[in-house]
Amino acid sequence: TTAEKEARIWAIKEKLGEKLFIPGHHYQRDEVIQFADVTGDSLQLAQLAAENKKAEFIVFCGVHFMAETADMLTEDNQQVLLPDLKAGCSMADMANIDQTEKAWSQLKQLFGETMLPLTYVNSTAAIKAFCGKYGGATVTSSNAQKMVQWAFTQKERLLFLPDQHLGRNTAYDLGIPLEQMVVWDPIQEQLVNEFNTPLEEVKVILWKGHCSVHEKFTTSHIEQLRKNEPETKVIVHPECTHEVVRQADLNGSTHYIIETIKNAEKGTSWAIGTEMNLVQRLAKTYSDLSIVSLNPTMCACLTMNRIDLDHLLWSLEDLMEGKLRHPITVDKEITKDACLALQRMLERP
Ligand code: CIZ
Ligand code: SF4
Repeated sequence: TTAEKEARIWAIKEKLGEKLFIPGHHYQRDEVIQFADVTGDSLQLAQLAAENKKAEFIVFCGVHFMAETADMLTEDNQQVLLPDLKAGCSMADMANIDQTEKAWSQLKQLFGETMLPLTYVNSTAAIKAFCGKYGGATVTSSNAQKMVQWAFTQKERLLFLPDQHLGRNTAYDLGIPLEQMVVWDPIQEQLVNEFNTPLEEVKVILWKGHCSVHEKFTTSHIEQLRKNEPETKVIVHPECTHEVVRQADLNGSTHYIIETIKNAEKGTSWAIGTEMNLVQRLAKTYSDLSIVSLNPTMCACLTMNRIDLDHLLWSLEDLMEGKLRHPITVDKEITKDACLALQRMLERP
């Protein structure tokens, strides 16, 4: 039964004590998040993993790229485990390293040495290493503005991987007009220059990737809401499309959304455009507010949801028997370069 499984997990946690560290991402299921030693967004979890020197085993309740980052930022004697290897991220999968190397060399023919690569942390370790190698950095949704500003102190223009929406929304907020942004399509292997902008005026090259969860929030959801419930405030994550972000009342990172709801005035109504588990948890925690998902059909991240009570239990029981269920160990060379990109971000909190 569920109660038995939960009891077994509590017992293992008790037995392993500080040797075991369980970080839990905000998009994880309730049944898993109850066991997390810390919860956070991807940036907070990366920082917490880097600070923790005591844990021998880090059982990461999140998705693959987050576990990779935790592995890269921790010591060699600390082992990161991912309870289900299928817990990936469809956005991270939209930029593989071969496509990126190829794009870089083609873009260089157009833009020469004027580009700096930046990658959203929602990307593979190899992409982070690519950015590190070429002087670039990682960004998260909570520091994207700061990192893009920094990037422009380094080079004239930037290649932003792999989320076109976060890249576009961030650059736009910094005053860069849409006309100065182009899109690199890795499938067609070509530049999409919607506004026929002369190349010398291009400031941002956006990789054509997106989050399949956040793209499900649309302007018609907002229009519907404005008509039926004009009092309701709309808050969305910047992984949503530019049109949705523009029409929303507020937009910001996972951390920003949580803080805004936490500080919201009693009795106010909110429609949130982000992952379902987080929205439902906020609705439950802040019951003096009215909180709904901006998309009434609810948008779950299926790969986040792969980590469930059973997978967490299996991972921990195997660990007790000395078996490692899905160790995440990033190649040394990749780690070295990727850490350059991560450090450039972590130095600018
Ligand atoms: O969509 C994601 O994966 C997000 C927002 C991660 C994070 O915590 O920044
Ligand atoms: Fe990836 Fe989107 Fe899921 Fe985040 S919510 S892990 S970006 S697929």
